[in-house]
Amino acid sequence: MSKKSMLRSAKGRNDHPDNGRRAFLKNGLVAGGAAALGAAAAGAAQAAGENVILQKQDWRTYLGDGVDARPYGTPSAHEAHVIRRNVEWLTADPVSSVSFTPLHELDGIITPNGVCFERHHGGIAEIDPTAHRLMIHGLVDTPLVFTLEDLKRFPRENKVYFLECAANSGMEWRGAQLNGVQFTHGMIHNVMYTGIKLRHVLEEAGIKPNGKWLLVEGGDASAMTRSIPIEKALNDCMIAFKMNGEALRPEQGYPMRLVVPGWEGNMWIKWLRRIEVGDQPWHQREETSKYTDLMPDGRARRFSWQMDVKSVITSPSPQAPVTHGKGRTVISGLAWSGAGKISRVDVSVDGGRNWRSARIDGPSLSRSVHRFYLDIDWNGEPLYLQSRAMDEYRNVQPTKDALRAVRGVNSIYHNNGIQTWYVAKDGVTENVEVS
Ligand SMILES: Nc1nc2c(c(=O)[nH]1)N[C@H]1C(S)=C(S)[C@@H](COP(=O)(O)O)O[C@H]1N2
Ligand SMILES: [Mo]
Repeated sequence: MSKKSMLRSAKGRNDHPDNGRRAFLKNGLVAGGAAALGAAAAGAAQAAGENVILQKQDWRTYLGDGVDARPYGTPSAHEAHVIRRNVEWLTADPVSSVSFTPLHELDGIITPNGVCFERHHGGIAEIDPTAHRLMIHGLVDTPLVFTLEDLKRFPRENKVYFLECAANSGMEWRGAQLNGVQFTHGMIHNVMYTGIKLRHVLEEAGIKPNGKWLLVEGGDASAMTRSIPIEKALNDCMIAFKMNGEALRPEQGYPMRLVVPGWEGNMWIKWLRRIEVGDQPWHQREETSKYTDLMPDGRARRFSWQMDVKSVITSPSPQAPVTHGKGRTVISGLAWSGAGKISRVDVSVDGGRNWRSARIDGPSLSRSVHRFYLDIDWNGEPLYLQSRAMDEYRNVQPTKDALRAVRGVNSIYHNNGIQTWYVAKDGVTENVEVS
């Protein structure tokens, strides 16, 4: 999809296949919800002359599918637009590319498995778990090879963490670019992992005193490798084999992936097959030519592992415009920090002049996304929506100007600048920059 057609499809929302669904919801609310919605919205719906509540819909006239028709359930056909999407012109080939999470359609904090963004460097490895092994070698007392069954005998834990690609929002460094939160911020997902502490495996092999770094390698065609300092590996890294209760999806590294809480997605090696213990980092491609940050003076910042405090409004946003007119309006978004929990999110409706604290709802977990809401009474005038997150260590999300003042304009990775959405009088929403 070209940038132009993306702009068009974002603006052409009225032609969207789910328009009928929205009309149904709006009209369905007339009888019961008129008072709550306010005179303007209820008046509009009544003027349309709808009486959906009095109609006998087709699906009320025959029996539905039985319990044996859908052994693995999928979303309603009316939700068919809630999918991962990619941006064709971004990369040369989809096997080394990225698909984006449809953040504008999701709520709460958990990303459903089927729409978690994907980033592959050599396509999806389709692994037979019985033919997969994890090897640990190098500066260890006993080199070991594990099956998946072996790993499942170590004590398990369940943790909810976000995974954000360091390149998330990378296209927005120099100014507003992509017209949709799915594309500007969708290189993130947040799931509950079940797995074991990496520490168990390291202790089983026995790290030699000079073992200070790990090289972790994937079993896909790209054999992705990164260096991880031993302190992080022993502290909170996991080898996960389940996400949101079921086996990891092939896209996410089935049958096992490394979980590196709070740190950039590139280090979360999928299809994990090899761990080598060494005394210094390896300086692989993914930590030298890639995933380092070119600074204004031409030097590169390397090993910028931790993801910074960040937030974004997911609705309204260009792919989720306001369709109900003025009155009661829910502003909602996500906030996260690689350092810990989010302590506060402020929202501005006037491009950062005035701020109000949003309400965080749902679990507040360290290095997991937090869901926030600000409920406003929209007067129908244009809005410049922004959100600004603060974490428990008082790190505050910067404006894009503040970020560029320190990092310059050569960077791609680690853009945590404040995002602005412009909501026009008709509710159509666009990506703009106010810094
Ligand atoms: N083996 C392997 N691991 C990998 C990758 C890969 O291409 N191969 N991509 C990395 C990058 S850059 C990111 S951002 C995350 C993406 O994880 P996801 O596909 O679950 O979103 O996986 C990382 N782990
Ligand atoms: Mo990434």
